[in-house]
Amino acid sequence: MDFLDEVVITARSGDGGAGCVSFRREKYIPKGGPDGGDGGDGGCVILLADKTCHSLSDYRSRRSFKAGSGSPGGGNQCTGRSGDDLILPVPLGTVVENAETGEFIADLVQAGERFMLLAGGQGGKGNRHFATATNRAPRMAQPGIPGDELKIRLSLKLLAHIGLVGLPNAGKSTLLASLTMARPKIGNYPFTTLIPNLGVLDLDTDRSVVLADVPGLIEGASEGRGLGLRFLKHIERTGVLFHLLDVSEAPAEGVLEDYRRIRNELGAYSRALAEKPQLVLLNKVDLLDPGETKVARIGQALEKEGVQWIGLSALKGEGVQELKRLILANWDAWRLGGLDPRQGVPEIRPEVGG
Ligand SMILES: Nc1nc2c(ncn2[C@@H]2O[C@H](COP(=O)(O)OP(=O)(O)OP(=O)(O)O)[C@@H](O)[C@H]2O)c(=O)[nH]1
Ligand SMILES: [Mg+2]
Repeated sequence: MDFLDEVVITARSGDGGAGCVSFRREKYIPKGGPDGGDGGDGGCVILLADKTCHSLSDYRSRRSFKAGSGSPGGGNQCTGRSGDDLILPVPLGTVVENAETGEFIADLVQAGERFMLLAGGQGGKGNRHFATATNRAPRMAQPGIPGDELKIRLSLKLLAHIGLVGLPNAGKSTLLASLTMARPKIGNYPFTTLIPNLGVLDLDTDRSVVLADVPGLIEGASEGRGLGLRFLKHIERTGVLFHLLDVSEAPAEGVLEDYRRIRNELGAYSRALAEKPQLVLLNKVDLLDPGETKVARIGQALEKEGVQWIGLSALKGEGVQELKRLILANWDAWRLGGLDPRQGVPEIRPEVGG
C-alpha cells in the first residue's frame, strides 16, 4: 500500500489577464470610443478534503502546481476568460502549514470541505475604464495582477476515535481485524505493520467508532529505534489509547516493564499523548494455563496506578464483548462522540506486501 503522510508542495494561483487597449472601429463612426475589455481573473488554488483519497501519495511524484491564468481582454468590450481553478484533493485529516514559517494554515476534516489557499490575480481593466472628459481616447489599460505562490507542508493526521498502541507482535492488528472489516497484515514477527490501518466498529444502531492500528513501538523509539515515533501523529486526535500487552510469555514483572517502556516512549512523544485516557488490554490470555494467576497480578499492579484494564484474546475473541461494553460505557469520558472521523475511513483497506 502506497502510503505517504507528509509532503511539501508549491502551489501558484493564476495570473490575471491584461486589460485591452482598443477603440471602436465601425463604418460611418470615425472616432469610436475606447472599447478595450478587461483581462480575465487568474484561477484560485483550492484544497478539497476528498474522502476517496486515503493518503498523500498522489503528491509523491509531482510537487509543483499552478492554476490557470486569465486571458487578456479583447476589443469590443470583450472580457478575457477566467483561468481555471486548481483543485488539490487531500485526505480527510490533512493539516496545512506554511512550509517556510511553519505557520498553521488549515485543517481539513469534513468530507467535501474546501479551503481557498490562494486567490487568483485579478484581471487588468481595459482602456474603456480610463476615458475621462479630457481624455476620450485613453491609450492605457491595466496589466493583470500576477498570481501568488506558496510553499506548503501537507501533513496527514488520521482521524480515529481509538488508537491501538503496544510493542510489535502484541496483537494490535489482530484486534483490529477481529473488531472491524479491516484486513491488516498479521504476522508472528515484529514490525508486521508498516503503515497505519483504520477500521470501523459498529457498536449499536447509531454508534460506531474508528480504530487506528499503528506500527509497534519499542524502547528507544523516541531516539528513532524501530520505526520510531513518526506514526504517533496518527493517534494524536483519538480520544483514548488501547495499550496492548502480550501476557503469554514474560512473567508478570516483565509484562509490567513492557508497559512502562511504552508509556515512556509515548511521554517522550508528547505530554498530550501520555495524558490521554487509556485502557490496557492484557492480550493472548488464551495461551495461559487454566488457573494461571499472572493476569490477575498484572491487573492488580495496574489498578494500584489507577490504570483500567481487561484480559483479552484478540485471536479467540475472549473479552471482546466486555471491550465493546467498556467502549459504550466510557463513550463520554473518552470523547468518542465528537468529531465524525468515520467519513475519513476507506471501505476496506488491506495492507499488502510480503
Ligand atoms: N494465541 C494468540 N495469538 C495472538 C493473539 N493476538 C495476536 N496473536 C498473534 O500474535 C502475532 C502478532 O499479531 P499482530 O496482530 O500482527 O501483532 P501487532 O501488534 O499488530 O504487531 P506489529 O504490527 O508488528 O506491531 C500473530 O501471530 C497473531 O496471530 C491472541 O489473543 N492469542
Ligand atoms: Mg500490526
